[in-house]
Amino acid sequence: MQRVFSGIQPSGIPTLGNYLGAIRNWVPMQNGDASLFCVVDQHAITVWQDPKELARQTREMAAALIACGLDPERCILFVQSHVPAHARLAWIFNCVARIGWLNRMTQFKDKAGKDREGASVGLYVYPNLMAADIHTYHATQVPVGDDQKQHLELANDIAQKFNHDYGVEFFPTIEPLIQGVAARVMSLRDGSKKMSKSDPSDQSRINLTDDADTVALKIRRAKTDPEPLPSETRGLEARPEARNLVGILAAITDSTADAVLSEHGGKGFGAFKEVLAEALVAKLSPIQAEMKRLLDDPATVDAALRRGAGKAAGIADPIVRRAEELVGFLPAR
Ligand code: AQP
Repeated sequence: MQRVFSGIQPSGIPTLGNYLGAIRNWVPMQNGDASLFCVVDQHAITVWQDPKELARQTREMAAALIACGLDPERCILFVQSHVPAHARLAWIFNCVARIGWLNRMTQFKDKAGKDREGASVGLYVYPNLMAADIHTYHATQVPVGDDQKQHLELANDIAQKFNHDYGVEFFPTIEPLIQGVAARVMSLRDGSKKMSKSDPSDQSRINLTDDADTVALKIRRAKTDPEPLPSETRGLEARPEARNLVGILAAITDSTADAVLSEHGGKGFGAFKEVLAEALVAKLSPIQAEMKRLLDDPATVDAALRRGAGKAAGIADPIVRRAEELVGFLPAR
């Protein structure tokens, strides 16, 4: 049986990048207990999170996922810290992964920036916890945005080394599922940086909760160049901001960059941005209404997450216990 796993950090309001690169691809993958989607709060604290905000954002993220189409009755939706198996396996993986492997991870370099010595150890070993999230369920299909590809390759290296060291075929190979024209949505202020929920500039991203006026303003202010849109995708080379906006419209309207350009090629950005803002508002409004309805009843969201954690632990515990046995840990009971 193929099992799907993916996660998202409650490190802010989910962005259009999270939605197009990940969340909306999860919806058609729901397949009962063979599909697990996780709000990864343990990953979020690898950089500082205000405790009250983290709790609020964790519930808000769960509500956003449900509002985007994840149904807790059709998949397992839960919070990472509610299932201790993730952290147990992560510790084993900390001892399997090599420092040289982690030194190559570009996300650590991006997030730690110049202050590498001041970054948390958690941020450094983040990919080991991510590998554990997936292997805790023997998941093989992992739908993520393009930015996570390197971490999934590392998760496969860790699994292979574990299997080799302990002489078993225990952890399967993971297949990254990186989908669509918007696998990497870029910042609205800088076409060379990905859109991120923790970017200090709110103007760099569309939050799923932005109202119509905010969306229109952010798109109007989005960085572009003075040339009109080209009629073919070839003309987007070396124009990262234009390419990003075209990619977003294509993704949000279930179209392609070619089709968008054959309709809008030759137009200036003023007119194009109006079309884009309108399409975004049409997509986001129903999601926002549903999120509001869910957050007006937090007890129901929390109860769904608790049920999800119970089901997730039912799958995870025997797998992680077996990994612990293979390592040589004495049973606790
Ligand atoms: N800009 C993006 N374009 C496409 N996909 C993206 N994802 C994130 N940003 C983009 C995908 O969203 C999923 C959840 O990501 P995450 O929250 O676990 O961590 P992240 O990749 O670090 O996302 P952010 O928004 O940049 O969060 P912060 O700011 O907290 O670091 C993943 O599948 C990711 O690929």
